Amino acid sequence: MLVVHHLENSRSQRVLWLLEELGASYEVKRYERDPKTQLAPAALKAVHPLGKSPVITDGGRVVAETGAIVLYLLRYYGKGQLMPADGTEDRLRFTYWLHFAEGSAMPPLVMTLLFAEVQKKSPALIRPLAKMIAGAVQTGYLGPTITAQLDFCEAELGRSTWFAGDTFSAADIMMSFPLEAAASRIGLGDRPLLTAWLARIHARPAYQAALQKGGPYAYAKGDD
Ligand SMILES: N[C@@H](CCC(=O)N[C@@H](CS)C(=O)NCC(=O)O)C(=O)O
Repeated sequence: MLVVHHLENSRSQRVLWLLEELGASYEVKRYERDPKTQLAPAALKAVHPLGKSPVITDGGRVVAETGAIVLYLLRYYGKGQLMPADGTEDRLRFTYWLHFAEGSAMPPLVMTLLFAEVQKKSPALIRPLAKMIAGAVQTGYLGPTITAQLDFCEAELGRSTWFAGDTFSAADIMMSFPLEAAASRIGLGDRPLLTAWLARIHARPAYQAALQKGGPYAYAKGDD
């Protein structure tokens, strides 16, 4: 039996959504974050040494890392769905966005969150210094990087309805988490195509079904 080890409010929501889109049968094992640290519980380390979510188990196999899980599920459960045909221009875009989501979009968003935490949690005596450093990194690097990425995403959605062409694909599922995180933490600004894309993904029946399966998911509110 395919099992999704799902951490509340996390990237693994995408795996549930993909499985709902594919109509696959699976089991969900839910894990809760430590309310203080927001870290995953130690029980996840029994599944995979890094103890992160998502991770899936399928028979004797353990697969971690969202992009790898998505490709695995498309290969074994996809029957050719949600991925443009090999050798097409759309397939190239699909591969690009699948990797962009975790490789390029998530790092500056996670760093923004971490620098905000550093400011909040640093001792009062050095807080002004921590604020100054965090502010400089945000204005000089993280902010402009996120802005450029959001502008690029907006422009790409001007080329086609979905990220990998005019057909919805698993690349859109991969892009959901960074764009939902950006919408809820920073806002999408005046980017109507991204805002409409977010509303479209949230309206999909499989997205809604996955929310029922996964439990708490703060990012689903997004900007729409
Ligand atoms: N790039 C990895 C990131 C995995 C990751 O950091 N997952 C977060 C959930 S969004 C997690 O497990 N956080 C809890 C922790 O680090 O203890 C992936 O996409 O699978």
